[in-house]
Amino acid sequence: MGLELYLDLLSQPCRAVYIFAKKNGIPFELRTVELIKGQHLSDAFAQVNPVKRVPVLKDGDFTLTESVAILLYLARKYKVPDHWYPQDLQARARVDEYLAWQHTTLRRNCLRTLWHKVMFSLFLGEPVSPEVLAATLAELDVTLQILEDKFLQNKAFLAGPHISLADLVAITELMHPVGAGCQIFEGRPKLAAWRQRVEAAVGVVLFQEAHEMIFKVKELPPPDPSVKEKLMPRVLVMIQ
Ligand code: GTX
Repeated sequence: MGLELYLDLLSQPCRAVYIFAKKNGIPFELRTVELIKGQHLSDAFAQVNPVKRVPVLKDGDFTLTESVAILLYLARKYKVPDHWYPQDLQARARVDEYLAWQHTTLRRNCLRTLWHKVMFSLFLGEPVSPEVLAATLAELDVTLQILEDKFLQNKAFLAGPHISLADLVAITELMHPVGAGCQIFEGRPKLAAWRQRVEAAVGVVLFQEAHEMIFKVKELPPPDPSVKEKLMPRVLVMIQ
């Protein structure tokens, strides 16, 4: 069996892995796991990943979880163009720096925003309070400023003059609030121009394809009550 990727494109880390594999012509079998239907909570998927999360990579007998580890595995195994994860010590360290930073900051805030703006209504039938939403958006704003000031600065891309894994992870994160209807690029011309560069470097068609689901997130049907009951406590852990 060749490379298999277990993904749901509603999930940001899955989108990063999907775009990276597609963009680099890495052949893989897509195993779609629909989170909203609770497919990741099945016994069959627990055999693949006992933690019941996506993305997961299977390469023959080798199974790997964690999107960053998967991206690095693919970059190394398939010898993708250097700019994605540069050999140069300090350029690579810049990519690592972003990848280490994002987990508890931009990723968390973008996921929280999606849930507070759209998914809570879908799952619980009512939105979060305006105060909670305002606090979430304020936190997101602070993180966006750090993305712009500390990471992007006046460069074309986050880690230098070319697109890298850092940009791919960041843009897929930012599409969560965008899908939820937040105008996060308004009043941020530097970030808006960076977004255009990243989309162009990825390829507009691939970018749109990977984000189709998140751009239609508001149209999702409410999940089955039994799935909702199992999923909600897990989600609360992810967005706390
Ligand atoms: N650190 C891991 C990585 O980067 O790969 C995080 C993986 C992760 O959180 N996966 C989430 C998951 O599978 C998908 S992203 C959050 C989407 C939640 C939407 C649910 C409808 N979560 C499933 C779970 O924990 O139940």
